Amino acid sequence: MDCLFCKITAGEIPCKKVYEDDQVLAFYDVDPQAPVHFLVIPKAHIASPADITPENSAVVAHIFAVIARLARELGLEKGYRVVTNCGADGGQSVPHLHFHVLAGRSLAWPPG
Ligand code: DGP
Repeated sequence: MDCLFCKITAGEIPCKKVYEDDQVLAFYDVDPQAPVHFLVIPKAHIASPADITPENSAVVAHIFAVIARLARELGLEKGYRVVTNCGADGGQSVPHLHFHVLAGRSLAWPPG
């Protein structure tokens, strides 16, 4: 499959890894939007949030548990934001499910 994040998962494209286990990979975003900005992705290909189903959704709960653990380990006690973009209007540019974790500055709400 010609998927950028599948290639990162496979080690074919390098990344600055934050965390990895058998189900997920976390790595720093190449275009950071905050002092701390990493992505957490399922290793199994899911194209977007619109493709989450009862059969594949367990990994999403795992991702949020991983994010909570990484936030503790990285000292993000002042808070952080988790964002997943879906489709063209949602601003999704890479068609492999990913959760942005942004921290290290006060984040505006609502987003533009
Ligand atoms: P989104 O626009 O929500 O689909 O976010 C995709 C993010 O992926 C974007 O913030 C930039 C990041 N990104 C794209 N290509 C690469 C890459 O090759 N390596 C890394 N580390 N991040 C990438």
